[in-house]
Amino acid sequence: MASPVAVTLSQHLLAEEQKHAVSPELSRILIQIGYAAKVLAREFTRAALVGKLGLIGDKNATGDYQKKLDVYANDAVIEAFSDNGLVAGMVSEELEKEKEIASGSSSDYLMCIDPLDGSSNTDINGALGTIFGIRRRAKRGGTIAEEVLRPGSEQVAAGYVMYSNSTLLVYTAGHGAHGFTLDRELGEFILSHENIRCPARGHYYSGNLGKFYEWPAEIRKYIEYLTDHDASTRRPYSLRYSGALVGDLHRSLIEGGIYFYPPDTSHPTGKLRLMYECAPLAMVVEQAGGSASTGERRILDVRPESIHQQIPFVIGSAADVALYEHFLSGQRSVAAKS
Ligand code: AHM
Ligand code: MG
Repeated sequence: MASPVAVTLSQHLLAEEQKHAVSPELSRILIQIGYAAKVLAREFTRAALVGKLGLIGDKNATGDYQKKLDVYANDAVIEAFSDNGLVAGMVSEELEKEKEIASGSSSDYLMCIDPLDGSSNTDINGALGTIFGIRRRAKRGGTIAEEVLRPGSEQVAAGYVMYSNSTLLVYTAGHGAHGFTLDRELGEFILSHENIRCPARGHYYSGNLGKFYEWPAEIRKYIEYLTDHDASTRRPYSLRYSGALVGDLHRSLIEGGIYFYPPDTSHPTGKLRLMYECAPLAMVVEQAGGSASTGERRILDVRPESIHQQIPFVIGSAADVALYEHFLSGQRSVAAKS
C-alpha cells in the first residue's frame, strides 16, 4: 500500500514542469505512456489465460518473428496515442514504416517506441519491457521519417517500463532519471527510485555468450579479462543475461555492470535498433551517470540513416563501458591495467 506522502507520476511531472520548465505537452505524453504501460502490464499478466502466448506467424521489419503480444502491445500503444493529438507520428519496432497520427498533426513531438522488449520471454513468464524516446519535430513540412532521423542527443525525453515482480516506469526529461513503481490497487505509478545513480563500475556482465565465437577477437579477449580472477578489480564478473534488454539494463543502472550486443554472423551490423532501443536507453543511462556506446562512439551522437537501423551496442557503468571500448580498440594492455 502506498504511503500517504506518495508522489504519483503526474505529481512528479507537474513539479518538474515548475522546476525545469518541462513542457506540459511533454508531461502529458509521459502520463499517457504510463497509461499504456498499465494496459500492457494487465495484459502481460493474464496473457496465458486469454490465448495471447505464442507466435502470430509474421516477421517484423528487422526479421524477427512476431509474438501475439508484440502485435497486441503495438496496437495498444497506437490506440493510446491515436485520438488525443499528443504526438504527430510514431516509429515502432513492429511497424515497417513510420506512422503519421492525424489527430497530432499540430503536435511538436514524435515518439519512437519498442512496445515489447524481450519477445523471447513472453512464453516463459520472463521479464518484459517497453522502451520509448520522445523527439521534438525538427521542422514542419518534412515527412515524419525525415524529421525523426536525428541523433539521440536531440531526444527531449526517454525511458522504459519493466514488467517483472513489479511494473516499473523509468523516465528522464533531461533532469535526472526517475523510477516509479505501479501500485496496482491505486492504479498509479508511485515515485520509488528518485534520481537514479548508476555505479561507476559494477561486477555483472550481460551478453549472449552463445555467440562468443562469432564475436570479434577483441571482444573475446574482453570476456577472458572479465572472467579472469583478480580481487582488486572484483573479477571474475558474474554473468546475468535475461533475454530482455530492459531487465539487464535496469540491473546495471541500479547495481552497476555492463550489457553488450556486438555484431555477429546473423547481425553483421548489430542486432539492436538505434532509434527505439539504443538511443532512449542511452539517454536514461547518461542521465544516471552511466554511458552507452557502439563500442567506438557515443550512441547519442549517431545520426540514424533509417528508422530500423541496427547497431552494435554497449551500455552500463561508465568505467565498464570505457574498458570495453579500450578492448575493442585493441588497447588491451592499457585496458587491463585500469
Ligand atoms: P526484441 O525487442 O525483439 O525482444 O529484441 C531485443 C532483445 C533484447 O531485449 C535482448 O537483450 C536481445 O534481443 C536478446 O537477443 P538474443 O536472443 O539474440 O540474445
Ligand atoms: Mg526490441
